[in-house]
Amino acid sequence: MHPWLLLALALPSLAALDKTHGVSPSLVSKYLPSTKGSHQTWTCLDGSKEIAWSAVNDDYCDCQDGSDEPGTSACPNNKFYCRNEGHIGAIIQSSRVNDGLCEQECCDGSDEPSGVCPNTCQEVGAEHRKKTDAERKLRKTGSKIRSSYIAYAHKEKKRLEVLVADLVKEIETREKEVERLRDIAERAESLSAAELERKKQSPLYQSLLVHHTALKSLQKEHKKHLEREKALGDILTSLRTGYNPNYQDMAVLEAVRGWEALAGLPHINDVRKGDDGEADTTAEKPTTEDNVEDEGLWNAAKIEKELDQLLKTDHVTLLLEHDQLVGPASAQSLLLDISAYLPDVLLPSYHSFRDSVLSALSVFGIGGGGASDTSAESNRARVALSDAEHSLKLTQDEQRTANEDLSDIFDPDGFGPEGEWKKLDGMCLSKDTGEYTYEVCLFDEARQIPNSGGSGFSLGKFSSWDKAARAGELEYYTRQHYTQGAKCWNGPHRSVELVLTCGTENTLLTVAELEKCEYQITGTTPALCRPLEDEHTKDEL
Ligand code: MAN
Repeated sequence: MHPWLLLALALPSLAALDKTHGVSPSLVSKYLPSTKGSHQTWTCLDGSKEIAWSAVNDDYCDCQDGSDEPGTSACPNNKFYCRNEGHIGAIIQSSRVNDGLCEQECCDGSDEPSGVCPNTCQEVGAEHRKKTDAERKLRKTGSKIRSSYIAYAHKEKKRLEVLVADLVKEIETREKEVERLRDIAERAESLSAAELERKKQSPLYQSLLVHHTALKSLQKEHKKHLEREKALGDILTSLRTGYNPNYQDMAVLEAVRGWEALAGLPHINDVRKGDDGEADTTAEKPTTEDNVEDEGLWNAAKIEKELDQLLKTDHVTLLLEHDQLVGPASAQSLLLDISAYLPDVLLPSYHSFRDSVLSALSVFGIGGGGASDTSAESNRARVALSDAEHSLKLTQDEQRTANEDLSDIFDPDGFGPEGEWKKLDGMCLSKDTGEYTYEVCLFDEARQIPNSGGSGFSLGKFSSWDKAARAGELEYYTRQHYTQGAKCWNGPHRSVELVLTCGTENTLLTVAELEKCEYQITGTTPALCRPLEDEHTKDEL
C-alpha cells in the first residue's frame, strides 16, 4: 500500500481523538495540559515523566504506566473506558481497542475508530433498564414477602420461647409430682413389706415352713437310703453270682437265697442249670408294698417325679393368695355398693367420681380395704409413679424439641441469619414433567412420582445448603442438596440439587436428570429476594 494512503487512513481517526478518550470519569480531571512558555506539557499519572501535551493519545507509548495512551492500544496492559452514553460505562483491556472488532461491552463503538462500529447505547440502555426495572420490581415484591417470612420467624421464636418457659414450669411441677409419688410408692412398699412380715407370723405359714423343711430333709434321707440299698444290692448280686455252691457254706447260701427272695430273683443254681450261662438278673421284682398306692399316698415314681416341683413352691405368693381368699371382703365397701341403688343415667358420672375418690384415697395410703390391701396399694402407687415419670419424660422431650427448633430458626446454617426460611419448613412444591411429577418438600424430602401410577422413588432427604459457599452469604442459600434417596439400579443413591433464585412465588421451574439418578431442579422463592440496597438505606434512614 502507498505510505500516503496508510497515513490518510490513520490520520482522520487519530486526529479526531480527544485527549480524554478512554479515560474513566474518576481520572478525567487529571487530563489537563500545563503551559510552559509557548509549550503545552503533561505529566504521566505516576509522576515519572513530563511529555508534550500533544503526545497524549498519539498512539505512541511514552509513560511507563501507560497513562498517556488511555484511548489507544499503544501501551500494553492498559485499560480503556467506553462512556456508553445512554447506557452504563464499561472498562475493557486496551489491547481490544482498534482491533477491528466491535466490543459488546462498548455499545457506543468508541473502542474502534469513529464510523466503524454503530452506537447502539440507546437501545441497549433501554433494554437494560427494562430488565433491571423488572428485576427491581421482582425483588421489591419478593423482599416484601421475604419480610413477612422474617416476621413469621420472629413470631415463631416468641411462640417457642413462651412454650419453652411453660414447659420448664410444667417440668418443675411434674418433677415434684414424681418425687411425691416416689415417696408414696416407697412408703407403700415398706408398709407392704412390714405387713408381709406380720402375715408371715401366721401359724399356718410357720407350719408350712416346718413342713417344707421336714419334706426336704426326708427327701434327702430317702435319697441316701436308695443309694445304700443299691450298694448293698450290688454286693449281694456279686455274692450270688460269684459264690461256689460246692463248698456247702450254709451262711452264704442263706444270704444268697434271702437276697433272691427280696429282689425277686430266681435261684442262681437253677439259672446256671437252665442256660449254662450268666445269671438272669432281669427277672421281675416282686410286688412290694412300695408300689401300691395307699389312699392317695405317693408311690416312688410320683415322689421321684413331683417332689422337687412341690418343694419349689413360692410360699409368699401362696400366703398372699390365701390371705386374699380368706381376708375381709374389702372391695365390697359401701362406696362400691352404691351403684346397685342408682338409676342407669347416673351410673357413668358416679363411676368416674368413685374412681377418682378411690384413687385419691389409695395414693394417700388410706383407701381400699385397709391393711390387708397394702400390696395392692403398693402396686397402685408404683403404677401412679411410672405414669408420672412417663409424662415427665414426654414433657422433657417436648422441651428438647422446642429448644432445638428455637436454635435452628436464626442459625445461618439452618433457616438463615434472619430466619427467612423457617416459614418454608416442610412446604411441598411440585412439577409435572409429563412422565413424572417431582415433589420437593423443603428441608424434608424430594420424590419422583410416576404419572402412570405407583408410589415412585425417594430422591433424597434434605442434607445441606451449598457447601461451596459460606453460611450467611446469599450464594449459600441458592442451592439445597437432597441426598441418600432410593438406590439407582447399578448406580448411586438418587439425589437432587435444588437451584433457587429470587421470585415472588415458591415454585419449581425445571427438572433435569443431568447424570443417571442425579437430578437438578430449579425454582424460585421470595426467601432469596434480599431487599434492594436503596430500599435498605431508605428503611434505615
Ligand atoms: C427410574 C427413574 C429414572 C432413573 C431410572 C434409573 O426409571 O428414577 O429417573 O434414571 O429409574 O434406573
